[in-house]
Amino acid sequence: MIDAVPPGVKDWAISLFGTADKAVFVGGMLLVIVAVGSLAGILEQRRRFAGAAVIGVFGLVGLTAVLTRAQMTPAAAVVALAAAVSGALLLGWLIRRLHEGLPAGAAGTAAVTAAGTDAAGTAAGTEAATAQVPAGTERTAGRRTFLQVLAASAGATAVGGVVAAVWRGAAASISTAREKLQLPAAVSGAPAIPAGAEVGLDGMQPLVTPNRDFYRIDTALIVPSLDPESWVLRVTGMVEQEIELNLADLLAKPLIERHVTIACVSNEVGGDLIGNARWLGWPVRELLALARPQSGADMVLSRSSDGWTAGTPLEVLTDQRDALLAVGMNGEPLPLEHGFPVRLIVPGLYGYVSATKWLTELRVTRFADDVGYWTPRGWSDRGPIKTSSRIDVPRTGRRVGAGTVMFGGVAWAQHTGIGKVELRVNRGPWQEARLAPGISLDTWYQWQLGIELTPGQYEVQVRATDLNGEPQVEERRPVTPDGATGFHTIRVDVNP
Ligand SMILES: Nc1nc2c(c(=O)[nH]1)N[C@H]1C(S)=C(S)[C@@H](COP(=O)(O)O)O[C@H]1N2
Ligand SMILES: [Mo]
Repeated sequence: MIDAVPPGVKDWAISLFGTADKAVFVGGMLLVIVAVGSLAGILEQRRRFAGAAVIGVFGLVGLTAVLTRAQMTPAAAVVALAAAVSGALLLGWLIRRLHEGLPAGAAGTAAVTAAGTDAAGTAAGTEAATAQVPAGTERTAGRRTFLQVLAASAGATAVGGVVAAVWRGAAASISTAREKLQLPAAVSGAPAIPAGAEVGLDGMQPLVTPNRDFYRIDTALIVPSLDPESWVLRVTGMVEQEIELNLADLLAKPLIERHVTIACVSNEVGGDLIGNARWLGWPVRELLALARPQSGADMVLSRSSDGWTAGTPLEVLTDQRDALLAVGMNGEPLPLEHGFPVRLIVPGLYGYVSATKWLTELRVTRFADDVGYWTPRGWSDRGPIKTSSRIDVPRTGRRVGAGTVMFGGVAWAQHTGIGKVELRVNRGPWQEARLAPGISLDTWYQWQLGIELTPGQYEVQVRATDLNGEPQVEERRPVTPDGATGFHTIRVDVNP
């Protein structure tokens, strides 16, 4: 569904549900299944095989979805087929039991004639007609069988689900493998966080985002579970030397650790799809240097185990910035939902063109020949992060006391750095905030400013300027195709 719907529908869903989009999607799936099941039941009651046909078609849709997945295994196709066949058989059988319970004539002509077309149905019809048991008792008995079998099959399904979950157990064992994984120390540790980098105003977010609070964006309904023992990264395409690297090889390389703030292109002005972590990894440029890209190549298409791809300019992965094959996040192996065992982290680019999680392949290619996942879905093929800023304190609409009101927030221009941050009240003159030192040019910066405010209602805006003197763009533009622009604007009510 996610792959097939027009981009507008998906964007609308994300803007409506935010990061709850997956839960809403799964809930919607359950509703559709219940609706299709009910429809199949009603149709099968009216006409034999009509409901079974609905289940069959639904099964084919499922089979098609399974067959188009990147990580298709024959077992997955068997599951879809088996579900459709057993569903159709069970439905037919159940509805016949229901009809069996009804005295001839009461089940409706259509049902009886339909039921009469096969041996079991004929037998059932004859039985019902000849037994001449009082109608009420027959009906109750038929219903009882129907309900018992229904309950039994629901129970069997639940038990089957639990057994399958335990059997799959892959995710659980991968968590164990992750916990056991010992990350080596970095040969070049992350630069120390400068004193005063964390402003510490009440209500501000921590300068380094804890893993559990880190935003998560991806197209994976089920978090891919990759076994670190068998994981390999392939470097392919326009290279002199194709390379295969396993995790032990990667962990034996001289790893470095850096703070990098990553952001999602779907982050609205003032939004929270941005986070800052300390990543441990091996510079991608070192790996690409071993593979030796051919002339003419200008893009690296990185692929995850589930087939998702990102197209990153080759130049960005080979220049001196710390683009990493990351294995660690804030001192731990990558959490499963953040790409275990290995992901890409590229300072300065939105995640959709750079931050591939569950990484399995780097294909050196050309923008003219290949596209990343989101590009044909309405997003730009290039995605440098736009300079932006956010007011976190006070929250918009918050009532505060008159006097000096403390404002605080963050600003970012990854890989360029922030030069200054300014606030303005009711579109008045810009006032420069106190900019805290950044950890590096690749991270966000915190800032704060006290402003004297008398009782009343105010509009407050923030604007960041990067270290090249480029101010952030004032014009309000949506997140498509390459990131939102505009000033974060809040309303503050100052009490008398
Ligand atoms: N495999 C895979 N990697 C992916 C994505 C995805 O859908 N699949 N989404 C990307 C996007 S759009 C973003 S913003 C970042 C988010 O990384 P996070 O979930 O660790 O914050 O991951 C990127 N990597
Ligand atoms: Mo994103």
